Amino acid sequence: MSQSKIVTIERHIIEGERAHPGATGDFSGLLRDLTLAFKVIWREVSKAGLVNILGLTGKKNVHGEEVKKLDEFADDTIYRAMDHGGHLCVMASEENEDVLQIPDNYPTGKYVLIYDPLDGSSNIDALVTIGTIFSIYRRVTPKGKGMLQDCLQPGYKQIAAGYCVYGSSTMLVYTTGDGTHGFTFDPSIGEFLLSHENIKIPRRGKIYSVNEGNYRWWHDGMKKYVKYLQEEDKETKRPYSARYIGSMVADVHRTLLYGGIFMYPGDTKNPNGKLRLMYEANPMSFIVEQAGGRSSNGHKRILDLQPESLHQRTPLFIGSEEDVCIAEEFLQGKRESARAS
Ligand code: P6P
Repeated sequence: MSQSKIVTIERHIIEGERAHPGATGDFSGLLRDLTLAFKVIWREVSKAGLVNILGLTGKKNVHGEEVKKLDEFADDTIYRAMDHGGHLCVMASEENEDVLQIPDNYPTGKYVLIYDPLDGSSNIDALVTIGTIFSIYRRVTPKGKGMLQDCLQPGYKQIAAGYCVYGSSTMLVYTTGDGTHGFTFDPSIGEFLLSHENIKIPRRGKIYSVNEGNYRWWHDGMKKYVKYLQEEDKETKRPYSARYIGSMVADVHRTLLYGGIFMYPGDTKNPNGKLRLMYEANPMSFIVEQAGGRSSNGHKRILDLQPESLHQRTPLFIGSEEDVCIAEEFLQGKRESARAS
């Protein structure tokens, strides 16, 4: 009996490159270096409980949030895995206020890496699923060291995006604009193996995901939308189930595979919500759109937003096409209550 094809992420990247004449192989080298960083982070995350790496560093990141040791380790691991390959002209990390330059003794390249080294890290001590999120852009400055303007590009300019989710098993999900694909990590051989080729999110789901603890600050449209989801209607599989892990990578991964909607709305307390455009919303939106889903700030497509600053936040409604469209109708005041659909 012939063995089923074993497709590592390296093979998938190379075969993808062959499909794009003129591809230089530079890109596959970049993704290979990034995959190594995920394996190193996986090793620490999977034994964090055993090694004295849990707990706080006593430092705070640019958002005034306590930085946990694993956060710092992941941030440093990615930077050091990516600083010498000659693929990048500049990097930006959610944990660092300014852009991160390539060291003088290393060559610069034509790509830009923007990453959240360990999203959901406030859950680390509770062993809740966490993840690394990344975006890759082409530089816009001509040569040499990259600059802030190389990073402040709208999401539709991404040439790749992905996340590595460290959960009951570890999976790398990424897109280069040719569909969204998942690779499950096999620790026995140290490889990410293709397990979910060309993921397609259901057109409509029956799960909604939001922190309802913020209900009192929600705008009316948001309150009406969630009330709509909680009403009974067999045809539209309502009431939906509520699932909220509090770790975006885990909540979005579930939404990608099962369908439904993940939301972090703006409200009267935080008009732009909590999630960052460059580090969380843009990469996840590229991934979900490539799987046939939709992502907006409630009024505008996330990938069309022109960033003004590196750490700006955005409201986020992401998931199944039909679910996000219905949410937008409520948020834009075009819908007051349940209708047939
Ligand atoms: P809240 C984790 O800290 C994070 O940035 C995302 O991963 C997650 O979706 C969100 O914050 C959770 O925020 O306010 O619901 O605890």
